[in-house]
Amino acid sequence: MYDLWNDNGKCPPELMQQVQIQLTIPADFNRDFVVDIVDLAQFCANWLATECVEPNDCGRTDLIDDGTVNGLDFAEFAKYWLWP
Ligand SMILES: [Ca+2]
Repeated sequence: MYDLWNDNGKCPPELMQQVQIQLTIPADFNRDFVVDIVDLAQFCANWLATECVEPNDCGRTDLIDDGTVNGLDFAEFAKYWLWP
């Protein structure tokens, strides 16, 4: 068994499958993988905005997707503060 292993390249690692995933953080509005003061500034700039219908309306700050940027969104934003 050893000779079979030794004579056939000693079973080098072989890539069997590869997967790519895109990591997004809901409150990371500028997509720099940190939820910080820059994101808070963007959130504040959209504070009390209404008619946030499309996903990119209101700079994606309508985190709970109810069409307005308000305290409920801030509560959601706070969950991610200083993430990671
Ligand atoms: Ca950010």
